[in-house]
Amino acid sequence: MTVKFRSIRIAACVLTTLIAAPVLAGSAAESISANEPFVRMTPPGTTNTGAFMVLKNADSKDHKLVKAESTVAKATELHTHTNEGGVMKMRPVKDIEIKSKGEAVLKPGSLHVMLIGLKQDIKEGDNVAITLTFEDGSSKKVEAPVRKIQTEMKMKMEMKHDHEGMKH
Ligand SMILES: [Cu+2]
Repeated sequence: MTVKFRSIRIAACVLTTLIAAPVLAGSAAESISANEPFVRMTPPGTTNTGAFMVLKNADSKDHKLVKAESTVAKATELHTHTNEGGVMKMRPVKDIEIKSKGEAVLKPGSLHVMLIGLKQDIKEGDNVAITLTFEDGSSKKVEAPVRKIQTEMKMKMEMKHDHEGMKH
């Protein structure tokens, strides 16, 4: 009797492990990768900035980014940009959906993580730690280097000019 009872308990234990493992493997944080993260460098005295990245979802189901947190800012919100009668406006969004096998692109002028009330100056070369939380409660930490965006935009414009010049 005792032996039989014990084997049933072991069988139940194995079964639980088999059921539990795929659930863990399928957590949103494990399925989603944060690629090319960066934080926009701000001029001294600026209290807000944005964090950008490409979130890729390798899972067979959709996931949602529901929260972002960073110790460098007093508050962190998920934002998007909307064009209202030719005026670009930022507004908070409840979540950012990352479709199955798809991606959500967080970039300047579009979706972004808004860092509000910076507690310190953000300068090039710094790394800003951002914790992303998904709809199932799983979370992951991202190290986002600080980058100058204006310089890059200027460089792209100069390259474009060069290219146009070659056509003449
Ligand atoms: Cu914003």
